[in-house]
Amino acid sequence: MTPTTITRVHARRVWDSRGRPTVEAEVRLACGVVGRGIAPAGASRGSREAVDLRDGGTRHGGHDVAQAIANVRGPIARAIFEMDALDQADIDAKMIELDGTPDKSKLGGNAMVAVSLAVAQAAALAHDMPLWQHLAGDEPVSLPLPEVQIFGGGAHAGRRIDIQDLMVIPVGAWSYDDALTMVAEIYRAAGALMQESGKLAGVADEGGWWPQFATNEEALEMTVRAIERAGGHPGTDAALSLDIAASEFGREGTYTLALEGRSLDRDGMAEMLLDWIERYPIVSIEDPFAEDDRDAWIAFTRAARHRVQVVGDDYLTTNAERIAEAAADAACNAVLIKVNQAGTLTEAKAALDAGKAAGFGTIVSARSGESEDVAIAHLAVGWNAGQLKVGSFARSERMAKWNEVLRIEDALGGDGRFAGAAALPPRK
Ligand code: 2PG
Ligand code: MG
Repeated sequence: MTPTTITRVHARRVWDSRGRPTVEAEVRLACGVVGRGIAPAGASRGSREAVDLRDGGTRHGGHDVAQAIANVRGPIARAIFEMDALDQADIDAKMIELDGTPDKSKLGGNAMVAVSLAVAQAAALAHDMPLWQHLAGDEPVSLPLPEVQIFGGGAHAGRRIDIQDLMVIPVGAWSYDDALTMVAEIYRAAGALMQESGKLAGVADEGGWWPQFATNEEALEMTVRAIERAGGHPGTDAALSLDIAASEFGREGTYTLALEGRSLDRDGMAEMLLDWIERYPIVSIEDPFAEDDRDAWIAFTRAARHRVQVVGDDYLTTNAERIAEAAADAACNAVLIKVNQAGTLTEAKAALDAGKAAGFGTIVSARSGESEDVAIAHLAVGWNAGQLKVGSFARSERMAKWNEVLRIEDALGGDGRFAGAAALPPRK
């Protein structure tokens, strides 16, 4: 036995930011430290994500996680007992083998990701290191360019508008701290504008203002006005970023904009987005088409990559193989990295590496259902991802992550390189 030998694996039910049950895992090592990880949960999900195992039935709307917790306490605990927490890849491989399914439906991606995160945290604690440093080893790190939601939409706002995230990227910021300062002003300005126009109606799932709009485009206009009201130049200080989450309203090449009562085919959808890129200072578009609409992705990226970052989320589901395929197709030029889409830290890192190898922009991302777990802040820094997406600038499950990066920036002092706008993929 060494100080980093796993001596106990435990799990309990805790509650996420939507008030739903989720899995918290704890991993104890021989030296006495305890690492902890909490599984997040998405609302708009790609069909190829690791399965979020829920009990079904009527308890907590079918969302309870008793089975996933039993899987951690039983088979997973037995399998990784007395393994070395420094062997993250072996531990993750062990869980994958034990699960034996392509989609992690037997043990549950939520059970596995909680354990995988807890193992990493325990290993970092054993070395008295912050997680980012443990993950980085000797590799360079950077403070991420934040992508911050101003208005929520889609599945995060009762489908009040069709598109899901109206975000800003502070492209003119010179440090991470400066980036958040700009965003704070813009978020507040957006709230003031909503109030003045009689449209203030609280916030959506990730803390963005509730999208009380007559059209999708109105949300873009309002975001531009918020940047101006905050004293910034749209496009120079802060630019727009959209997550269309088009799998939510696109079926077999038809995109139904419920708010506007109209349907678009692939070409119509591309035309609308290209027109927005023309008229608004947009630098990033995520999931512009449904996950099964490959040809539309390829055509759109060919037309738009000179202007914007095209991000695959539901399209790529943090999967290294799918990222390599998309790179070969030139179907996008950036990838969202969500650890629970993959199910283990090792697979998520492989996906990030595949993205980097392809020259893609890489964005570590939270889910719409989050918790006080701040591990992703450390992933973004320690994996040198370049960009971080956490939702909006309100609600503590979001602010905890933004604030954690401030602590890391402070600890790094002059050694902390801010990724800044250079983290966006080259527009070529
Ligand atoms: C997304 C995320 C975060 P969800 O689509 O990028 O905004 O949402 O966690 O619901 O998939
Ligand atoms: Mg998305």
